[in-house]
Amino acid sequence: MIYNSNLQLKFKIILVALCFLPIQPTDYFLFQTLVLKSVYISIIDQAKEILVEEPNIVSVRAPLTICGDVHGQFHDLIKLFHIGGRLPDTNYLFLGSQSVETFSLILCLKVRYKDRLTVLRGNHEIEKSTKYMGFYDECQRKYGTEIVWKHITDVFGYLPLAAIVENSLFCTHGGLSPAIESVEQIKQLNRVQDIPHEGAICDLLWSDPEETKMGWGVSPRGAGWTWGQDITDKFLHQNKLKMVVGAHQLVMEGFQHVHQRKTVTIFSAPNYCYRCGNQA
Ligand SMILES: [Mn+2]
Repeated sequence: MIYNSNLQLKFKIILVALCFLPIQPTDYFLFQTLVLKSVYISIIDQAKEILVEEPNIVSVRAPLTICGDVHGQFHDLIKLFHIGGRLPDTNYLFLGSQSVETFSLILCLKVRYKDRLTVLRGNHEIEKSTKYMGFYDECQRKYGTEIVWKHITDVFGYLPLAAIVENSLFCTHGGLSPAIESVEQIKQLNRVQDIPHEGAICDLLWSDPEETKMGWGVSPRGAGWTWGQDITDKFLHQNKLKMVVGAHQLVMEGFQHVHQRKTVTIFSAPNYCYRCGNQA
């Protein structure tokens, strides 16, 4: 990529600031005001070059902080970094649900610490979803043009679909799919595409665990499936894994185990929409 040197300088200043300032909430507030349109686009382009190289399933090592749905709550994301620890001393895994602001910070950190931070694709990170879930409007409001939105939705296509932590935890935004029995099948998928309305990739981003019923069920969301404990047991056994980790659902305590603690849902947007009163 060829960058305007002035832009590159601004970009470097941001990265240097992120590296050397102690991780205080005020630093990231400073960062928030610095993300100009052109800088944001250059961050996206650099992040894309890194993401292109990542496989569909990323292997992640502990120590690690796993973050469920952030739902674009920027100030809560800052708090999360404050509690979770400073990069690069700890690893981070984000399971999706970004806003323009949270994504800018996460991508910037991705560029700086590519092996320390993993960000997966969620059902919000689909071009169609951005139109009706507010992301498109947020881009228009902040930047007054479609350019940033176009770059972001393009980079969404390169986000990995899943992560495996220490060969034990299978992490994805939604959950399991009847089209996927083995982790090997996920590796073969072509993730850089517009997500179809059904099928393996769609399910990974949309499915929900079902606590009481066994087997596959029709999802009330209209995309993905619900799955029961028998499905979890079979998937974990076949792939020699210990737990399925998802986000995607609001759980009041911030995390919730089902399927005899073999599936966990993590939700990291406290007091979601500033009215749900949930923890994270
Ligand atoms: Mn979701």
